[in-house]
Amino acid sequence: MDNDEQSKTVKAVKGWLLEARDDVLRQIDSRLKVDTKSSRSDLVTNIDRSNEKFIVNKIREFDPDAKILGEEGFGDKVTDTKGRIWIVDPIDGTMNFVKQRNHFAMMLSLYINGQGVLGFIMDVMNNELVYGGPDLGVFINTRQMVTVNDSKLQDGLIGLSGPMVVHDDFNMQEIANTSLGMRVYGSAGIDMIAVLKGELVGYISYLKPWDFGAGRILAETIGLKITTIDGRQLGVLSSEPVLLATENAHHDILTIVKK
Ligand code: 2AM
Ligand code: CA
Ligand code: CA
Ligand code: CA
Repeated sequence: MDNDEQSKTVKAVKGWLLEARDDVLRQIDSRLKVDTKSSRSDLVTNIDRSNEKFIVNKIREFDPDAKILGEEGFGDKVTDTKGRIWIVDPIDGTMNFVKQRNHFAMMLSLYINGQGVLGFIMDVMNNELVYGGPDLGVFINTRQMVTVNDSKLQDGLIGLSGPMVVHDDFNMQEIANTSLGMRVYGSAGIDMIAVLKGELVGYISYLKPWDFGAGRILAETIGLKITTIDGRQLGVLSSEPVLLATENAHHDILTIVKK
């Protein structure tokens, strides 16, 4: 994508996300319609759905030939990574949204022929938009983000998925014990922003393509490492336990996972 097209795209997406944010804020005190999906903690609300419809319509208008992969199913059936693919998570951290009306994100990313081009994560209540890509760098609102310190696991906080710690999947409890402390934020987007800022040295969770699509592009751009929990390359369309961390913490965590 040339520079012109890239800045046009960034400008357009920022506009959609700001509009979507305004819409969510307007409805923040309204009564939500909440349904469960795969389990009692896997929720979807009327706002997840309306937000995805809104973003999908904007993408269709802007980039009619692209395919769209949306969590709530308003996009297309995407089975391969050929061409332009937009990945949409309209509300990330729906449980937080329902129970706290806080600590949730909106995420959007663009992949071309399997290569990450642009990623966007908006922390809605904090009004922080983290976005960028390999040709652009990573920005938080208007400020460019610099490379984070390559901290070791023992020198930082680690973001984890609650269920993975409770079930001690992949030696998660030893990972938590080795760090200075664990945090369970409950939104992949919010966790990934924290890793990008250097507030966490890493984040581990079972994730789907819309949970890691944007964060992966931003993380790799800023020099963080993101793989499956056993260190393999992440597929754009796969659902896997994901490990995002500084180079050093990534190495420290893999050593514990493989014990
Ligand atoms: P979501 O809110 O968009 O579903 C913590 O729940 C994090 O894991 C959130 O980012 C959430 O995204 C994601 N997640 C992925 N699969 C999930 C599931 N089956 N149930 C709950 N959260 C899930
Ligand atoms: Ca969900
Ligand atoms: Ca999500
Ligand atoms: Ca979601």
